[in-house]
Amino acid sequence: MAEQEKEATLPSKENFSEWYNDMLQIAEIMDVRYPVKGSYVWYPFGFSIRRNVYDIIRGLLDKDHQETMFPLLIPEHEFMKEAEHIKGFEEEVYWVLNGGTTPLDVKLALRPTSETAIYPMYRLWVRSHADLPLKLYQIVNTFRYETKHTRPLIRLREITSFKEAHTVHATWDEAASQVDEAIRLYIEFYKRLAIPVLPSKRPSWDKFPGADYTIAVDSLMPDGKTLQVGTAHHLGDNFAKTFDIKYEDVDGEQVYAHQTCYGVSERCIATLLSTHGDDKGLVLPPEIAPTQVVIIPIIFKEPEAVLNACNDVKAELEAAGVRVTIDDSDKRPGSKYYKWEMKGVPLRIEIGPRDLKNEAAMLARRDTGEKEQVPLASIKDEVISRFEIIQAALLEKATAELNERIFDCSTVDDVKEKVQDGIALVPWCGEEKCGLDLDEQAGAGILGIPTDMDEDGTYKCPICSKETRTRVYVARTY
Ligand code: 5CA
Ligand code: ZN
Repeated sequence: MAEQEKEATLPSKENFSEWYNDMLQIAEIMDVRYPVKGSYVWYPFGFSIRRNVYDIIRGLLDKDHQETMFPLLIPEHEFMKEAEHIKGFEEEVYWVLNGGTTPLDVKLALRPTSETAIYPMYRLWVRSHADLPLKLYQIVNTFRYETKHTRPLIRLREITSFKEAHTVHATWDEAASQVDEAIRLYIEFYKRLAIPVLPSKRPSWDKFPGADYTIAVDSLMPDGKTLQVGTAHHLGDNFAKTFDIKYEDVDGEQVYAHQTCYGVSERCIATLLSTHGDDKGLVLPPEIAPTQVVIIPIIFKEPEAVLNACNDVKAELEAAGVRVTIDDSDKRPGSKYYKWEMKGVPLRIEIGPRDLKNEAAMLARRDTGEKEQVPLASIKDEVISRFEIIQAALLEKATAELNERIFDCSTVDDVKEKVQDGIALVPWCGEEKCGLDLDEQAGAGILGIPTDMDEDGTYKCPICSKETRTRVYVARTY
């Protein structure tokens, strides 16, 4: 092989951690060489995936939320108002202490999340029941001094794509419905990424600091560990009381509001790339792929006719809104396949003189590798219908893999073994002590009680043997 055609190859996805790190570099998602721990740089290609993903979440939220942008700096006296919230974040906050060489009168926190930036303003904005519900969101960077092992897209100290929504409601029940709605929205969002997620109610010791309760969605990573890829929190009137957010109800009474917040980060991209990718690189759902179709001219004779046909197909597909690239570089076809497979392009079209004679083209699917000859006359319809098929196939495959890796367990030993491969579904009596013992003995963590499962059996807590109707997901987590 000529020197300039030597290609970097990925380790097998069986070695997931190595595969993940190399994939980010070779497919040009993130550059990890930035000299601040826990901060990484988006390559333009990675960023264009991010843009397509975040366009989806914007589209879903924009139906009944409004986008906004609050400051990054939070004054200490606001940050320090909510006791539980402070305790939850005190070890994770970066503080700005100086302006140049002048010590600041008021210390400023870099937001680890924005409750304490947003709620002082909500106090001013919420006046009457007519102002409610209020549903705003922002997509910003947030900072958390994480002490666990940092990892690109997964555990960051500078989260670059923190989508946080903050809603205000008249009653506790309305806020509870909003939490359910947020979880439905996240499930829908992840479905668009062809990722199945498991919603569960977090145990009390794992809820968001300052919340009444937390519901989270988790995805399963290829190595059997789960990743929390979204959370929705019922804040009750806890923050309303500390930030004095009141509204005048229909009887003219001043009442504390009830609030929720819910967020996702670029972890959604970590699970997207990890779930669908393979030994050849990325596999992207068509809606996400920056390039949806790559056309490879197979030229050894009649180059002009072949290139004309490629350009015609490109123009026709682009007119239908498809993102198309022609790779007419002078690399060998094999080398071009390699490149575009690494980038996860869902469909490859090959057109050569023989195809032209048949008025046809070769269509190759990235997800299955299947190749098929299709008539040039109907190429647009073939491509569009393939996109739907690929999207459905990716979701189906990921769902089957997830279901295969959820295991019913009744003993601690069983849990210990099964969490090596995936997620254990385990009876739990509801006592905190049993939950913590289970975590410790199984070498894993309780995710929570599934919120989409109707339990009708009775089970036995594997720790205390008490009867229970509740089961929890237990997994090794990122
Ligand atoms: N204010 C609430 C709702 S926005 C909040 O901060 N919730 S959170 O702490 O649970 O964070 C929301 C989501 O961000 C988490 O579910 C998780 O998916 C993601 N996340 C949290 N910490 C990190 C981190 N260090 N790196 C990447 N993603 C993170
Ligand atoms: Zn128990």
